[in-house]
Amino acid sequence: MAGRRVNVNVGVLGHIDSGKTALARALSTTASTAAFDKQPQSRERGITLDLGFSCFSVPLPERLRPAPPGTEPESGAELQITLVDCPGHASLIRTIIGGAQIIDLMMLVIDVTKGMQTQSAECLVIGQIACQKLVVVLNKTDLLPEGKRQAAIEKMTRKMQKTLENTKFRGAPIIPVAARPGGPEAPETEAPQGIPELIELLTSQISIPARDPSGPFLMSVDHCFSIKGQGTVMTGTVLSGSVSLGDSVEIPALKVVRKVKSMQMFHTPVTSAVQGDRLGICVTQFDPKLLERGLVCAPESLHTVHAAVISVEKIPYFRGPLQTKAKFHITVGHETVMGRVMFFSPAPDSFDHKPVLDSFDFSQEYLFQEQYLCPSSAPAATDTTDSGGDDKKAGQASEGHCPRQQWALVEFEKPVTCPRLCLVIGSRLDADIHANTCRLAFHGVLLHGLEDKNYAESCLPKLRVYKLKHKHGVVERVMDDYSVIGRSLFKKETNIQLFVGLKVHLSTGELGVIDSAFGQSGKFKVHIPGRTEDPPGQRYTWVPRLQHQASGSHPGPQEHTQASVQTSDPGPHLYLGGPSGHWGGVGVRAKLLGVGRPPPGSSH
Ligand SMILES: Nc1nc2c(ncn2[C@@H]2O[C@H](COP(=O)(O)OP(=O)(O)OP(=O)(O)O)[C@@H](O)[C@H]2O)c(=O)[nH]1
Ligand SMILES: [Mg+2]
Repeated sequence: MAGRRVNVNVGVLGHIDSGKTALARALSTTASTAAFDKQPQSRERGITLDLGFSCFSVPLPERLRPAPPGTEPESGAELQITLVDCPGHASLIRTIIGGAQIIDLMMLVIDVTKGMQTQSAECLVIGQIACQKLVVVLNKTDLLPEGKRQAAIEKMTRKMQKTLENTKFRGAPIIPVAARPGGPEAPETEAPQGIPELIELLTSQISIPARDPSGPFLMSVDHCFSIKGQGTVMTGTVLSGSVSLGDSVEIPALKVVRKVKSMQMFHTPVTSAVQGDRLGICVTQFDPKLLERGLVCAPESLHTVHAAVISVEKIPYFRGPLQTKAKFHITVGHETVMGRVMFFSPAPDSFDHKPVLDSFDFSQEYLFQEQYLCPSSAPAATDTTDSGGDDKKAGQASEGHCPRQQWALVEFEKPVTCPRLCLVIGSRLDADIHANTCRLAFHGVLLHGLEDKNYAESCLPKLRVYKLKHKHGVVERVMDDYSVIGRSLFKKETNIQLFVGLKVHLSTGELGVIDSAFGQSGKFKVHIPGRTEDPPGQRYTWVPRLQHQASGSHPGPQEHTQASVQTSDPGPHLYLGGPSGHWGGVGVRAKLLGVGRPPPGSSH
């Protein structure tokens, strides 16, 4: 195994001008074609415009060598650290998200004289979603006055520690450097400071994620160019599976399949590559102008989707609610398109169910939500934005109780090609980039892609999202020990037969079942089976005097109805719904929401 080379990908992220490219340059010994802002446009504007790749190697640390008992220590093995230098400019956040998804560790570069800036914060958010490990690099320490340098570094270190406190990177190492002391005008001879220490730190922090050669080959391509007499080279990072010389690969965006003619890793020819490798693939008869970046995969291994069911988690730094029907920039894997969302949650009795992040259960029923539920939006059970009387938009979290998992149906403005279970990030990239706010709104996993263009007809009926409507009625009189007559829940013309069998909740705490229509005026009979267990004396305390009138309209065609009947002292009412307050019940299963389409009566 002598000479084995293990590759890890380390991202260099941070606010514009914090010195990411300077740091990548100071660390690297080998550069790929587009590293260090080599492109003319990048030079002209003085900023990084695209991902830059470069690398350096260190001896593979002992702790990363597999050492089964009795084996010889591995000699000559190398740890190759590929640096993914990301842009910092706010407008290039899509590129940054793409970069963050191919790395194993993130270096967050902070200008020590400025501290956390807007895009440092966004990078930290992205890192929390896409990366497992973080190292904070305080750059430009040469700009600190010499006498106060150490104190200033310590102060900034403490500040950063505090910033990290509330993130998953709590306690991550923080290290000072000067990647390019003296700045752009300084002579090339001016040596960077703190680089050996940083290399040592990175080496100690890196762990090699399990690389899995099985599964379909997928590579994220960041550059594509032609080499005269050879063919077209696509460079990128292998995201999954493996590839060998002679394999057929597909460029799914163009539906083109080509054979791999040759491959290189940082100028070294190779015959195969696996997940995590940085790779150049050469194919023939392919115009490089057709693909700037994108995906290359095993033929037919990706799917192109028009809509998707995703799991959703709000990014806490995003200000404002996540509204159903709102449009977001949706990054799906490595593509960003506009998409419209509809949020939904489990039924209330399933709020505490463990999140499932690798599949979506179409056999369950879900609850439509006007907006993503978070503790601050939770008391929406009292929301009365719905039209008419006592009907309420129900189904939201009550008393700040939020479900452990929420979902969204996302409808894309144009189809996206992506792997299964890929990362999804929703953002508001149209927000003012100078506004100093987090543009990243939510993230999640694509659980189910809808590939059929006519998914609204062919797939959505399978998605059982209900909208709850809350109805109040009144108990008019008691028939006998086990039944009452209610009214003001339905209109005269309502077919009460549809509601027979539905549970109703009395505000006394009792449960009843709608038994039948009573007369012709929309009244109904409720059977209350548990009444014999009432303590004596309480039996008739709920005998009704009318309290208030409800608008007893027929449930909308796509609404799940919950109703209550108001009676007198002590203010009891009946809820129409499933047993014990859960809606997975009997009788009127309100009809399916027109998912993906404005639900009836919803305001936006
Ligand atoms: N004094 C000083 N200047 C530095 C240092 N590192 C970088 N610079 C200067 O800071 C400016 C920005 O450096 P870059 O490396 O291009 O910054 P960047 O973070 O890659 O910028 P973007 O990729 O455009 O976001 C350049 O003028 C560098 O010469 C440093 O350690 N000390
Ligand atoms: Mg740069």
